[in-house]
Amino acid sequence: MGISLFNLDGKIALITGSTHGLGMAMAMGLGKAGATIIVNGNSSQKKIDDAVLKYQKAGIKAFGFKFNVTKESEVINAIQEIQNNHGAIDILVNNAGIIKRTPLEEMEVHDFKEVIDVDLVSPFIVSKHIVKSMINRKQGKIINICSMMSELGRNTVGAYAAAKGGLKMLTQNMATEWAKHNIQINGIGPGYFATSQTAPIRVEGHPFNDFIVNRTPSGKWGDPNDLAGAAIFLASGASNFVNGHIIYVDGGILATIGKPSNEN
Ligand code: GCO
Repeated sequence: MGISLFNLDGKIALITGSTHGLGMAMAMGLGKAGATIIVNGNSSQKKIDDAVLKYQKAGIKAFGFKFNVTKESEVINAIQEIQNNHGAIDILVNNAGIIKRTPLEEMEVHDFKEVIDVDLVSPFIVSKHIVKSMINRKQGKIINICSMMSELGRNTVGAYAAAKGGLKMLTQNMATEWAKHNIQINGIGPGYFATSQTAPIRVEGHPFNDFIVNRTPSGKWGDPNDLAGAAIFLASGASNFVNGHIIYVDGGILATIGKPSNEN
């Protein structure tokens, strides 16, 4: 079997929110394993075009599609255009997400709903419209990007934790309903990674930065490239009997109660 177990040659992979950050890191991994990458973003066409160039410079076949994952009509049209131009989507990574850090008692309802909309409802919308062709073809891979907050709470990220906790259970229910069609639906739970999303809390000397380094048995923030392996595994034939499982790539955070700050 060897490396063919992880080979993605000929596969079409859509990664939502893949113009930067963890989405791009995972998509680069899938692309280097052979997949054609469908790059998605919703900010600007220039950002998408710049990202496509980065993939192409890495020797990866990539095409950009600008659509808002929370708008069902945009999702339907984009999926149709992707399928017409490039073929059926074999691998879907629901990565697009936002976070708003506000104490719950101060959070506006519209802000809470926006986080739920992007982080929980949109994976449902995109999966619902892609799974139909996976069911017809009796094959497919869906990877939902969860979080430490799928398992743990933290001050000021209540809406995000509710969404990511829900995404873990949505992953398990997708597996329950769709596994019989030879579709594997799993999740990846990143720990604390060095990205634009965590930049505000990763400043040297910031109490949270010191907390995370101490709370993570590996003693450091993750490098986004460390996520590629889990993505390739869950997108490839190596995981054909893995379903409803969240792989935590977290440097050991969930394995431990932590240690006093003065202990090595
Ligand atoms: C935060 C961080 C986390 C990480 C990640 C952890 O404010 O606590 O942004 O939410 O981004 O989700 O898995």
